[in-house]
Amino acid sequence: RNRLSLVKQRTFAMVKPDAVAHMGEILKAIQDHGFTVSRMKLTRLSEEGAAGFYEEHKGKHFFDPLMQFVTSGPVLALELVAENAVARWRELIGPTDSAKAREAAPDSLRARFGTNATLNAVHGSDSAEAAAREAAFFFPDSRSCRRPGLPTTACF
Ligand code: RTP
Ligand code: MG
Repeated sequence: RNRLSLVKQRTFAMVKPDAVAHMGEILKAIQDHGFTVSRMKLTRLSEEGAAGFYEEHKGKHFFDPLMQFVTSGPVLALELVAENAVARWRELIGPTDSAKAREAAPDSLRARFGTNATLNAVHGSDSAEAAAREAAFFFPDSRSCRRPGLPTTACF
């Protein structure tokens, strides 16, 4: 492996309201797959917060059900650190639609804990840029700091 492949990356993950009851199993999978949890917060999204977080989907046919869903209960927001974290977390969560995930990726988190295309248990950033924006959305007050072997992230 070259030097670049060893560089740690961060991603933003969220356990959605339908899967918060399974947070223990999801944290176990996160740990077993070699991610470090660098920030974590159990919180609730307001209507304004949800609309801001999912701004890119405004106007899409699933936007209103998505707003209803993500404001229906608490969410667990997480910043995860690993080599290639964005792609590896997307791989672990599986396809967007939990029903399809049960066919294509039965061990994925969406297959295990989600229901359908809307109620799909977990979120994962789709790029490093989205990860930075989404982490800043949920963890705006964190001071950044550098730690050996990890990307710039929050100080505890
Ligand atoms: P996410 O952003 O939550 O990780 O999911 P994703 O990239 O796989 O899917 P995206 O296209 O970004 O959609 C965001 C969330 O909207 C809901 N959705 N419902 N009913 C539908 O056809 C539909 N499509 C998307 C899901 O909750 C999805 O995670
Ligand atoms: Mg997305």
